[in-house]
Amino acid sequence: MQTIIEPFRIKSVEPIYFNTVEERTALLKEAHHNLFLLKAKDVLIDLLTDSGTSAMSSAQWAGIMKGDESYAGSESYFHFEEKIQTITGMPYVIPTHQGRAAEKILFSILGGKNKYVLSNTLFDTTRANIEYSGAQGIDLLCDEGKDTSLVANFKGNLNIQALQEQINVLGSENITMVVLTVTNNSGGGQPVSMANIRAVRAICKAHNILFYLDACRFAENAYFIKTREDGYADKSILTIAQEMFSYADGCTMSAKKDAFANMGGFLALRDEALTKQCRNLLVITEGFPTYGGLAGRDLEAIAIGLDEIMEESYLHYRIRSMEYLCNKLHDADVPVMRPAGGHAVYLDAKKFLPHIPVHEYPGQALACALYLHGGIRSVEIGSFMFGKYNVFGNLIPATHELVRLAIPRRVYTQSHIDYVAEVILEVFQQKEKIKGLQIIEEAELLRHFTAKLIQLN
Ligand code: PLI
Repeated sequence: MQTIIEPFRIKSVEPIYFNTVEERTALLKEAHHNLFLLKAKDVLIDLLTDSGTSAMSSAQWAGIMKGDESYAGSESYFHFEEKIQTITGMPYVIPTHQGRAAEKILFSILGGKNKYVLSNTLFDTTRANIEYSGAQGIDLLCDEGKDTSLVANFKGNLNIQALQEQINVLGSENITMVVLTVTNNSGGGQPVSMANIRAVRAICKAHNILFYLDACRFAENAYFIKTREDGYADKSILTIAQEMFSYADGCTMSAKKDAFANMGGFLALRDEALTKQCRNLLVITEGFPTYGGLAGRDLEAIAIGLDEIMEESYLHYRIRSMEYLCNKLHDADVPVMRPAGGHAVYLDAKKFLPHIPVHEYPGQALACALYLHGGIRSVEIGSFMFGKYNVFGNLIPATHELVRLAIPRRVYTQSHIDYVAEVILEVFQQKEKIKGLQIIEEAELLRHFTAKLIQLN
């Protein structure tokens, strides 16, 4: 088989600054063992997130120059609106400065005390916005998704039986909505099948419950459906995406993922009355309805990016790149989540560092070790990010202790990825030397962004 090459040429480059292990040791200490607190220039390979970190195309940069910056009725808005309407089939489109702003607007209106939002897995900002409104988020991931080493096609699926049971227990009138996150970011970037989307839709319809998609990575999800689900091999990504959205009442989307944009997001809806309420909030928190939280040039870049993301040569290369890194690690016995996700490879820190108990945050300890050893920045998705405390102040751990290596779109080449694999293998060979961490300062919500930690001896 021929090598699958990057389906682009590079026209503009950014330098990477090299530093030493000694320098990184001091930098990590200064950053209180929290990689969010590092300066980006001190990172060699930045796999913290695939959000807002994509390389834009020459067509997108040209769009940036064309952006119409009119306060009201910008041409760029209509381009943006038309593209989203075509993909989602939803008539009402609300631009926001990023995904969480769309979530904030939606849950300010639909959330509130004694309400519930059910999901395959809520992303952390979504959960935070739900909880901030007084409502509660409940994850109902399928059993296959909970086993990090099990190879299955659609590990992002929602557990349909659990959904039915929760509806019976909570009462449909108390359930604000069901949200399917596609792909399931916090659950390993694993896809959701069309059959699962359809089944969720049927249950929601039967119980008169709203059904939304968190659509940040809809194109990667559509590619998985095309390549793994019967009946979709000959369909275009656009057709598959249109079918996915056709079952939903609305969606939130961060355009910083599957739209190749450095900033942006939107809320798309079918309900006119709810749209009016959302736009009222938009005007006081984000901006006028035809720009929301964005400049005209951002709207233009997103509209173009939404087309580019659905190109099959791109998606083929994208998904294959994840498999390449995942397989290299798996072949060397490194515990990785399998199969590879759509935007990231996830290390299973509990298995990687069995000598570190969960209350000493093995995921965060591993992420710090990758930075120290090779200047790679990753992110912990485990008890540091999602852990809570019980009434006695003891940690209630997250389901998994993962380290996510999120790959920015169109940014790194195969040799960068080979280097990442080498660093991980070297760290794996010396894993016993890695020590646990203790949190010494933390915020109430989304603590992982700012918390300070110390290394235990
Ligand atoms: O970062 P925002 O506010 O544009 O989007 C929030 C958001 C919502 N849903 C999902 C599934 C996400 O992955 C997401 C943001 N993800 C980030 C920042 C990430 O690093 O994965």
